[in-house]
Amino acid sequence: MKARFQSIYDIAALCAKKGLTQAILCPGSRCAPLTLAFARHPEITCRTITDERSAGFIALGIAQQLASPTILVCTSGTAAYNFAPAVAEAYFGKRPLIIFTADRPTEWVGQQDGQTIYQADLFGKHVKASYQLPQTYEHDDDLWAINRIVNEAINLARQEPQGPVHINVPFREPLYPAKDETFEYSPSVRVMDDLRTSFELSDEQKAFIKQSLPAYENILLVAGQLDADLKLHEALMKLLSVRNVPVVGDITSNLHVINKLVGHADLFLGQCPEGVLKTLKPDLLITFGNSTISKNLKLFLRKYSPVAHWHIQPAGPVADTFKSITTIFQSSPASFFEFLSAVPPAENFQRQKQDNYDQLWEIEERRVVHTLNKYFSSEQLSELDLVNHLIKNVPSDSNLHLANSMSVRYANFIGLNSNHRSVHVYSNRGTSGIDGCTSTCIGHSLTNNATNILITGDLALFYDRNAFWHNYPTPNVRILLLNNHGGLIFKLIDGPGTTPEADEYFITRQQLNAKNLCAEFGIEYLKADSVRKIKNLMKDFFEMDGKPKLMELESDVALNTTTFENLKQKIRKSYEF
Ligand SMILES: Cc1ncc(C[n+]2csc(CCOP(=O)(O)OP(=O)(O)O)c2C)c(N)n1
Repeated sequence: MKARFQSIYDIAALCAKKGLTQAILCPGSRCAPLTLAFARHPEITCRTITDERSAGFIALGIAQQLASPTILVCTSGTAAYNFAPAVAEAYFGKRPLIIFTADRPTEWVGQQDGQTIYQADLFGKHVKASYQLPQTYEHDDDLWAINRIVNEAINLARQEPQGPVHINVPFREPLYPAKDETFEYSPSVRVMDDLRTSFELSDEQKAFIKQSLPAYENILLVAGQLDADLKLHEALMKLLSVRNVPVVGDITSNLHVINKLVGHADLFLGQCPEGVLKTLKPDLLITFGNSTISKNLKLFLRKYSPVAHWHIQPAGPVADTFKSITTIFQSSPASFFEFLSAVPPAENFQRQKQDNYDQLWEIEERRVVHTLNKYFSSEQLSELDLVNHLIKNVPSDSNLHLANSMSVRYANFIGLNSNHRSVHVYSNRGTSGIDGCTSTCIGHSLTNNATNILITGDLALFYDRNAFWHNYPTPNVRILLLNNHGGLIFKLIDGPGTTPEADEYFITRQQLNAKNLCAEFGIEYLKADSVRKIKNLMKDFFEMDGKPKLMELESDVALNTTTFENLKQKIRKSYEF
């Protein structure tokens, strides 16, 4: 007998034909036809995760790692809602997810039939599109619609800017195949290919650059969050070999292969005198990538607005973070900089001015690096000290995952350099949540052989502890837990730290340490408690012996606050001589 859900089973065949290889299936019954479709397909690797919030972030990590859409499946009801944090992160972080939520037939919504909520358009504006599949398969048009919608959804998720798409799938019982039903995939599932553009600069854009560029003396490049991109790195290095242009980037920009990267702008822009800031003002600001971490950079660029601001982005709505965009280049950054490096620089006074401007940024960068190098000679083990030790010991071919919020900032203060060229940095900066940082790292670890190092605070770690609640080994995971028993960030940022409510309502003190969590989930537990032991600890920590490991530093808020304040003070002092 022909399968009742043939068109649903063929969704898996279509996904495989379109090159999708990874699915996360969350348990439930309403989704049974989808679960069977994916679980039985030989070309799709399926994993099951019970907590849909974790599942969503694990899928996100897989999508990031493989640069390909991940399939997510869940049952009806609140299960679907629990995907929401990961969906929002994927939307703003521009990562492709194909989300299938099983549903009751529409006439049963609101009829107390259990596990039923309003699922159509559940994720609102946080998906690129939301589709509803037909709930009957009698007419040929139903089958055509199912195939067309899934084709369209996958194409859309992959188009720039990439992002999540939602397909709600109502199912009428019986949900499981009858004994005499055949289960096979149709051999001729239709694929609608989507041949993509390469986002090369057009002739018109090139003409604009050639004509406009000579008008500017102080040109500044600012990179937001980016994936490591060899073509972009080559284009930028070529540009820097013919023009002296400062390139400012965060650790999440993955531009550490570039020797003269200005990676510590967050530290010096917040501490240097106003007079120095004035000299750093750009005439032409060129930005690319997603969000920047540095608040000080945002404040600086909003105050010292450039004359012109060119933003390079292949497609999609553009965020005017610095309130100064004048021209948008729909192009890949690599193509833009490749062309820019071929535009001959002026050979005169103007060139001299650009060289001087470049040097000003270089001096500030060197000043901070010099201060930092001297700063870490002490005996204490604050969170910043430990992050410094860890980064100095990061093995090659690692993924460095940075949780929100102080973890990503600490790592950004320290930075990576060209010795870390094979280290890739990831962070959930689309929405900067603390709810899925660990799960996202786990998603990566399931699909790579690299060492996956997560630096995280205690609230972020305990919030997302279900990241470990599954049956898949993760021997390549290393977690550095900075446990200050609360949210230190609220002590360090201006505002909450000085209110009488700080401890209870902002820092939110909590007593847990990670020992029990490690015992529960089979993670080797290491304790960082003295500077003298650090060398051996790091060796043990990074040794690959078949187990995930977690190294915990328990430290108090006061020590970390003082360390941070001292560093800022040292940087301020460096301007006095
Ligand atoms: C889901 C979510 N809830 C709340 C916040 C607000 N928030 C930002 S940082 C932070 C505290 C994080 O504490 P912890 O993980 O211990 O890191 P630390 O600040 O100590 O570095 C909170 C609650 C958030 N970003 N995401």
